[in-house]
Amino acid sequence: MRRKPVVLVTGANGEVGHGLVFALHKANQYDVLALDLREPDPEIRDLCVATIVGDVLDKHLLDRLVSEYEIHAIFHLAALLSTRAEFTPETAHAVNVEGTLNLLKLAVEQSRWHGETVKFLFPSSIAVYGLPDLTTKTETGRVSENQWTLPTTMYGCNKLYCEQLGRYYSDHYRQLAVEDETHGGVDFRAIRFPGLISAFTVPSGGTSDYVPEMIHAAAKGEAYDCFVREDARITFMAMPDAIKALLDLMAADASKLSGRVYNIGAFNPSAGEFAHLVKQHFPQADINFKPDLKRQGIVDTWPADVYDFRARDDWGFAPEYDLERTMTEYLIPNVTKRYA
Ligand code: AKB
Repeated sequence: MRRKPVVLVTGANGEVGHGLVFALHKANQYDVLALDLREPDPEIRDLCVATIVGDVLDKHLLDRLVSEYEIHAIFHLAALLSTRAEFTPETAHAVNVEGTLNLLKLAVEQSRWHGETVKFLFPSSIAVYGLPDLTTKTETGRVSENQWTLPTTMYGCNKLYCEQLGRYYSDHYRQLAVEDETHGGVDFRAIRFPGLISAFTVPSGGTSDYVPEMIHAAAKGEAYDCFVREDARITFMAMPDAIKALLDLMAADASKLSGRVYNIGAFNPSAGEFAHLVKQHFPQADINFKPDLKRQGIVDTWPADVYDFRARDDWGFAPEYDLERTMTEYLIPNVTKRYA
């Protein structure tokens, strides 16, 4: 009995999940199986071969997926983001780490059944970095993948450890087994995403949320109290570039990849610079800076910029949206329409 070949997207109802399901449907290479804690929104539900409401911690549910579907790739997006994770660190560890471990095990089992490698795309984060103080952050400027990986949040620790788990399952799993497993097993590939800005969804639970929150508040005509200082600076990216990066990394020839974890970036305005840009388009925008010193403390440990030449060299990463184009061609027209 042939099972349906699919791509599994966990966290399909989330910010990245929404855009990814649309992009996968448009690419029309795989049927999409969506898994989320909540019933996926109608507009993505209709693009999927099936939508499963469930928890990545539910091993029985995952076993059922193995019996019913032939999974050839997994985009594992389900996670608790950095701010939310600080309020429930043990729950965040369970979801972010044990959930990822469950999906890696599912990938190994699937690979054993259909004999092909299962590509495992994993959204890591700039949260894996931990600059010790603002002076060091300023002096360091850009970081490469092997610098300052000393995260100060549970989310950052989770993401860094899951990178290691993915490398283990891809390159060392069952290394002492007697049988020589010929098929590839798991092909884990991770991107350390910057703050992501979507015109269609408003983030929740992230520490980089101040930029998307600011533009959506301005478009709604609502006052916005920004929880970081005007000089707070980290990397950001328009959601279309994040989705494209996931698909490009998935499509990349494994022989061209120099590693399993990649930085990518697009632009890095300070919060004040972004507010100035928002006011150019929404002159009535009421933006106030009222730093939450604890959340600001997290942002101060994240790098102001990253080196992403490995992603550019290995799999052709090239963001299509700089800050100006993100505002004028992606955000303004879409958020204006959304709140018209
Ligand atoms: C967060 O703020 O937690 C995320 C991230 C930068 O990974 N948006």
